[in-house]
Amino acid sequence: MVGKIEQIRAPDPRYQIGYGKIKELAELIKETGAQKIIFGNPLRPVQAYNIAKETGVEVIDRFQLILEIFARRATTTEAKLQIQLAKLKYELARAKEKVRLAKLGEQPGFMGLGAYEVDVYYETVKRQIQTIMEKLRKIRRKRVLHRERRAELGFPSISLAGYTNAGKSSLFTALTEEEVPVDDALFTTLSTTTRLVKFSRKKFLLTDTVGFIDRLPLTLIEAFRSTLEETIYSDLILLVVDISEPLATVEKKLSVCLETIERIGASGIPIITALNKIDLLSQTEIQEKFEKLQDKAPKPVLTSALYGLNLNQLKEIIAKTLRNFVQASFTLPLSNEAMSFLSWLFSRTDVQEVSYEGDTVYVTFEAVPWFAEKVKSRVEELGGKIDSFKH
Ligand SMILES: Nc1nc2c(ncn2[C@@H]2O[C@H](COP(=O)(O)OP(=O)(O)OP(=O)(O)O)[C@@H](O)[C@H]2O)c(=O)[nH]1
Ligand SMILES: [Mg+2]
Repeated sequence: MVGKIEQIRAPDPRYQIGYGKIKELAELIKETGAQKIIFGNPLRPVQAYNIAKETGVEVIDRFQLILEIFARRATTTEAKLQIQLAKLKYELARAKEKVRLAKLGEQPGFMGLGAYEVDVYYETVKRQIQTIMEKLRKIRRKRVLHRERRAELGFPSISLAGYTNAGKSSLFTALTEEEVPVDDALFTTLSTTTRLVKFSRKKFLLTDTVGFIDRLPLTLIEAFRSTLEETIYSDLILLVVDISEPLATVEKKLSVCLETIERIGASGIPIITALNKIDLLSQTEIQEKFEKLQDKAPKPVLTSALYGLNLNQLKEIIAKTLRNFVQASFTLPLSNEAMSFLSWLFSRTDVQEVSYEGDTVYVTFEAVPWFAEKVKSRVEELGGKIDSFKH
């Protein structure tokens, strides 16, 4: 950013700001060589057009800026489609105004378009929106399927959350370094951003997600809803916060994240906060910030995803928070059915011990409570016996 102008007044229909301010803005652009103007307020197309004409540079508003940032960061097909959709919906709203203006004859040849072309343009945008929505519906169906299948597994799920650029994906990579090999059946169940990980002798499903952002426009919340749902359906939220930034910024972003978690309806889920990027701070700075943040951040742990600092401590706390596991042992007479039950059990829970004696098998496993119950009744159906069942 090379300069900033503020004005408090009722928006001017032609330029959003007053004409005097426009002259001032044009002057500032000449002085600084700025290439783009970003408005904090939403701009109407006619205003953007008028300001561009007066100043000679590109004009966008906050919404378009967020779209540009998201577009640059989007990695998955779904995220890319969501951004395209948000862009098109924005275009459609503007196209409507263009149609209206062109029809009124207020502005013949508005932005070089006649009434007929504007109509065609409007219809084209609408069609493109339909196509993208269809593609997104397909991806969403797959996502729901993934989640449903994942829910059938006996592993607790953790989802990473946090402001954009906090280090979620880096932490995801750091925590999945000791990834557990998974068989093909399980592999197809997991999406690309979910991995089976093991720490503190327990297995978890870890999911990376998109970043939160302040005052996310409504259309974008809608667009990212399905991605945010990953967070709602998890057993634990690992909230990542970049604490290398100034304290005020850190606090602001932390509260945006906590608010977002609440707004998407995930407030009942336990949260652990990774205060990340400590490698960029001195010992004293870390200490100071930790003291200021420890009451605001749920279960804070100081980390560096980049250098793998304090990851063991983080893993310990995760395992401790998710300790409502059941450890159970059973004896089962061997049969074909029992064998296929065992292979099912292996891919869905953490089997800790297996021993065979004659024609019986002895198994110890760990799983989330409701899943352990399911195993228990299956064992009994197969003529086996539960030897122990501990919470
Ligand atoms: N110095 C330092 N840099 C880090 C650390 N963790 C992440 N980064 C850097 O921060 C930047 C963003 O990291 P990502 O892991 O992509 O952040 P993210 O939260 O996944 O971002 P979005 O997916 O855009 O929401 C990258 O340049 C990382 O290398 C850390 O512990 N220390
Ligand atoms: Mg990321």
